[in-house]
Amino acid sequence: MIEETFVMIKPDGVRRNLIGEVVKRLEQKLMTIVDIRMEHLDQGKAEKLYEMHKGKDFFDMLIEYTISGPVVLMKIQGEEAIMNCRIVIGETYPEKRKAGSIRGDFSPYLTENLVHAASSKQDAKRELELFF
Ligand code: 3AN
Repeated sequence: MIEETFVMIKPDGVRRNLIGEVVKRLEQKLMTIVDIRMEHLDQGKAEKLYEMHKGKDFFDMLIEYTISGPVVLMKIQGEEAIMNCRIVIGETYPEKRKAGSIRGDFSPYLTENLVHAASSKQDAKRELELFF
């Protein structure tokens, strides 16, 4: 089934000149970018994106990192796009990441992990409404 989802290249991905690499890997998987823009998120928008983590001990660190530089916001369309974008970006936890995924190939860190992708239908809808 064709779906739409939200993917964001985080500040470290932009700083490390990995925009092209991320876009290439999503497109290789037949995911289509239907909207894209660069933005430096403010605190309010970053907190809305990560509202499910509010109150957790890593929340402030996560927000500080998310607003540390410009990000690339993307609306992606494709076959089972929510699941397939998650496969392309790789696992949340470093020890579970596989080589061949973006996080697996480019980041050893839990927080500075280059890319965000919505993890459910509900999150995809909410995050797309927040940014597009
Ligand atoms: P993902 O980014 O893989 O969807 P989420 O949504 O569970 O993972 O978490 C969002 C971000 O919060 C993660 N990418 C990571 O940077 C950070 N995070 C999640 N869990 C922890 C944790 N236990 N300690 C520190 N940071 C965390």
